[in-house]
Amino acid sequence: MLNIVLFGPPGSGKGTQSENIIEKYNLVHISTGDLLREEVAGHTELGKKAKIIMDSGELVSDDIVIGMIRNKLEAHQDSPGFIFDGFPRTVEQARELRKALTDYDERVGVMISLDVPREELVKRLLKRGKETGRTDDNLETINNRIDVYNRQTIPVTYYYDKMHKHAAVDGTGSVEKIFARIVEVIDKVKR
Ligand code: B4P
Repeated sequence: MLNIVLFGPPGSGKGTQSENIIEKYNLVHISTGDLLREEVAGHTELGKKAKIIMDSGELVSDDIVIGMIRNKLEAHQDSPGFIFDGFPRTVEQARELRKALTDYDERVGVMISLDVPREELVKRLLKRGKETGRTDDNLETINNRIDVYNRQTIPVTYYYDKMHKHAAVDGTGSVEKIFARIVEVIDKVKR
């Protein structure tokens, strides 16, 4: 299996690049953001709780997110691999992912982080907010999401650094150029 963690601050292009990666490498896409938005759209109990947290820019609890990941792994045991988009976002989630994959004799091959300056993140997310009406893409929530990322999510990079699995990629420029940089990293891991 080829298991990739696609990492980066909000608006760094994780969702965008995941689409290209799954097409090229035939992987199963697991986006915790998408899974949570499905719960919100379905007006489930989990969705009602998650919406309040997401609209504030904070992180949904580790237990909920890890439970969703385990369900997905269970449902796609025959897949050639997974792309984890927006997960793990805390060191606890990273540890739990390791445990869950170990249960299937699997591991993360590489964690790719997309580097994008703050001003560019804010610009992209405000644009998306205007175009799609996504309720967490407003200036106040965007700023909190980036602060939460710097505080709670950045330590995940040190976790993968220690395992020599972290590859940083320049996340600025055209979608195609960034994708080419990502492909270079993945193809090295696949060899
Ligand atoms: P996510 O859905 O993961 O949202 P995101 O971080 O904003 O990234 P996304 O993938 O959507 O955007 P992208 O960078 O591709 O999370 C939303 C919320 O869910 C979180 O705040 C949190 O509350 C909760 N959550 C999710 N996962 C969680 C977890 N594991 N634990 C706890 N809570 C969790 O793209 C952004 C925009 O940039 C797009 O409009 C795109 O078109 C544009 N763009 C992309 N690449 C570009 C480029 N090269 N140039 C110009 N624009 C570009």
